[in-house]
Amino acid sequence: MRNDELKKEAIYNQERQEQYLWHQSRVTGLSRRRLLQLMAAGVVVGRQAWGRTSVFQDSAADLPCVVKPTPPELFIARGGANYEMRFDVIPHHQYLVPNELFFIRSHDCTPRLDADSWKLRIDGEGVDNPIELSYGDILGLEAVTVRRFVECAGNGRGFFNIQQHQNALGAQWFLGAIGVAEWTGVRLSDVLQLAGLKDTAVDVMPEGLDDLHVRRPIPIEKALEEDTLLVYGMNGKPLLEDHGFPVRVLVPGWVGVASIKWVGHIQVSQTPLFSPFGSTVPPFENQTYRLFGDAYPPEGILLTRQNVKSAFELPFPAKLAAGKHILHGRSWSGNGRIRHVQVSFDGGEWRRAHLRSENPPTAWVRWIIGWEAEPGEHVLRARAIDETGEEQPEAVPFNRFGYVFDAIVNHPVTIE
Ligand SMILES: Nc1nc2c(c(=O)[nH]1)N[C@H]1C(S)=C(S)[C@@H](COP(=O)(O)O)O[C@H]1N2
Ligand SMILES: [Mo]
Repeated sequence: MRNDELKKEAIYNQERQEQYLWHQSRVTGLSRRRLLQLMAAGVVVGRQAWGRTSVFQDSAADLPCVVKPTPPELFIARGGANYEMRFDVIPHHQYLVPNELFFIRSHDCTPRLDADSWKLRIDGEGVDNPIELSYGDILGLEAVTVRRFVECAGNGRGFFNIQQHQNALGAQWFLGAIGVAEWTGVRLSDVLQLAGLKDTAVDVMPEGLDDLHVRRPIPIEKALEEDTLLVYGMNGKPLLEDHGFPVRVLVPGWVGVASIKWVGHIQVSQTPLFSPFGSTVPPFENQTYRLFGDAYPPEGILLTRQNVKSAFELPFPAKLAAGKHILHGRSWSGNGRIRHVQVSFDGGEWRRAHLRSENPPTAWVRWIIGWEAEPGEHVLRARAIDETGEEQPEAVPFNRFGYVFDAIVNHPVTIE
């Protein structure tokens, strides 16, 4: 399973690289062979610098790929370095996801880094004073703590298949590719100021120290927001290796891939930057984290903010005893706070759920609702509306990579 998934991801990556080569040889007039030589040497071709290319060795699947234990009682393994949190395992009254239970989504294996030798370099034409910071330097800056989610752009992807009979590429997540933690770190803006940020800066691209160098630009406006952080603490402890030790980026409300783990370099530019993990700069056809499909323009749409979703804290599917139940769930939005949540049983009328926790922006809110359960097969549905008025639809237009599944999920429950 894990082997297969890794091989598949390698194939997609290779396909994208082929598309890229084809495009670059068209725009530069260089041969495919010459381009490959240049890329191997890390030479800039056109506007993009190529370091190591994104191809897995098959043997990577045999190595221990993640560090923390991922027992099946806590996680659903989704292939490669991808582990979904089981929503029925998080204690109902606990707001934060414990570090041991936090989902893992990595494009490659977890790198083992040493905080003492770790360095963060901040450079590019968008800063006057390129700098290199140590772990100690970061710890010495003013600390900020926030409760925010990290959610994968593909969270809920499995429901394209289950509810809409459309097969999207990638990990077939239910709704557990999300977690809320209390993150401690420093404002990215403080670090950018230290590097002499120029008024003319437009993009900020953090890059990971994993083999794939996962990287993705964010616009300067998002980089300068109060809660866009470089974090080293997760629920009061140092980050775990799998979640980006020693330092990761936190980009609240945005697709998880923006929250670069194991950050080692931040490039600040005066022109928009390219990344195969999604950017505003062409070529688009070899980028992930874009919406491609019949409902979208040919160049796709770049993903930024997450949408609204709701989940029951039950196994999927669930089995319960007949009688009175208090059902628990959580709802969240990339736009801000949740305004209210409704639940429907077996297609019946929508009833208000009771919000039962804090409700910070771009985190989640816990809710409960009572249910008198009778024996038989049932379908539970929950939907939320956020403070901007965005609500969950009945269906989602298909996109090739299965992102943004925010439709109301039909949760099957058997009552015995
Ligand atoms: N360097 C690096 N950062 C990364 C990734 C990665 O593969 N490499 N995966 C991204 C994706 S797709 C997601 S959803 C989140 C997952 O964060 P988590 O594993 O801490 O839950 O990390 C993001 N940051
Ligand atoms: Mo993701």
